[in-house]
Amino acid sequence: MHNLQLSYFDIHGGRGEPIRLALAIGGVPFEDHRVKPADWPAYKPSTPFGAMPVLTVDGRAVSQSNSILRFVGKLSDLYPSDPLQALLCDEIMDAAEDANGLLAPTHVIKDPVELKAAREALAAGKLAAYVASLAGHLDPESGWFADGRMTVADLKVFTFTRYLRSGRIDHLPVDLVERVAPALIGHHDRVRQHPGVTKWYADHGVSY
Ligand SMILES: N[C@@H](CCC(=O)N[C@@H](CS)C(=O)NCC(=O)O)C(=O)O
Repeated sequence: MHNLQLSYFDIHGGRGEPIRLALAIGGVPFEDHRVKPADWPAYKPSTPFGAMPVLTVDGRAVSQSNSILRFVGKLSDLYPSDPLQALLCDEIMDAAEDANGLLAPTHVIKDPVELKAAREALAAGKLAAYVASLAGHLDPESGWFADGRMTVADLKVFTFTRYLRSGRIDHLPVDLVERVAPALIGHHDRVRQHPGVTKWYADHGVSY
């Protein structure tokens, strides 16, 4: 068994959250190293690419959220062994990164009018289309993205859906997912009700 430490910000979301969830669901022991915003500037240069999440495996620091997710998915039996199903799982994880990446440029917009316009344009255009496409990739029979069961792809999209519905993204309508991708709401609830996910949030005092 590997010695694992996951370093990420102290938030119930973002790129680190699906990794934490996968490890917890799989019963894989890990140190949940939460970096405070004030400590980040000093910590950043020590990370492989100046960003988190970072998974330190037996003393070796490794980055890139989807690569880490595939690795922990294998450890926790949440990643398909069939090559085609693994491809479908990867496709969704990369698409979720793309969708999240659409918001990235808006995080640095300082002008409130410009920010509002940029977020509203995404909500009416590219982001809405991406979210709808994600929903369209759910297997109607199983309700999951790949392998006929919950995989790390579901954990990644679950975290993204929660972010979009959180109200933490100014000028992004909180009902965007409900309107353009209602299937992702049922998907969110299926993941949220998984016993491993329920336990993780109960243990961390998260009720939503
Ligand atoms: N491609 C990387 C992106 C990592 C990334 O941008 N992480 C953000 C947090 S989710 C970060 O560390 N931001 C702080 C910074 O760049 O200083 C991945 O998928 O892990």
